[in-house]
Amino acid sequence: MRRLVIATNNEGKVKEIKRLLAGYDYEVLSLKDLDINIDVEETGSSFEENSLLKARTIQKLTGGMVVADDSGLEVDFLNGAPGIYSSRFLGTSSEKKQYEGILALLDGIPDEYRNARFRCAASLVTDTDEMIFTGTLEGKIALKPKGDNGFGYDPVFFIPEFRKTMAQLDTETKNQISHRGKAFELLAAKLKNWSRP
Ligand code: ITT
Repeated sequence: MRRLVIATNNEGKVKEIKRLLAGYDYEVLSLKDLDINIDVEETGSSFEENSLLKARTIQKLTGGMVVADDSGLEVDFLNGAPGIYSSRFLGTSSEKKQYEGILALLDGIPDEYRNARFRCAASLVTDTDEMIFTGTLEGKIALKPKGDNGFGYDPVFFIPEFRKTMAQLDTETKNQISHRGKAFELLAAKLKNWSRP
């Protein structure tokens, strides 16, 4: 079985990506599985650039096939913030402080101005190739946090079609609709047709 390394330190992502890539005949390993402890500096100015940066850096170390995910939340009322700075928003890495911060910034703002989206850029880097796949999910910033599943901003990301926040969905359902699910579905289709170099 060929080995595929997920270049992320975010355990929420690892859980979702392992499920998304299950059943494709690859042994999927995270950095933690490999005892690699590196935080790649994200100096790019887009999800795509940062995603490639992470995949390339880890691929140089491990060789073989590496995937990386760069993702984040864009809130229209905040002119697209936190965007690529989602994991460092408000100078904290506390997810609770971050989503409470979003709620505070949108306090009193009516529903029609609460549009937001999650974006994901998933890259696949090998010795010979580089590819990027993207996915988006539109939604609204909820009035208060709900749900315990997922990670990050999931408790305050409301999906009108489901009348639930992302954190109220189980992993399987989240993967079927999420930005990450869409990007990795495209990436997985590529893996499936991959011809051995
Ligand atoms: P790696 O760089 O190690 O992959 P990270 O958490 O720093 O981990 P990013 O730089 O891509 O990853 O930041 C993504 C942030 O965006 C993440 O920390 C969350 O705050 C948010 N985010 C991304 N996808 C999300 C999701 O599905 N649900 C909730 N929040 C999400």
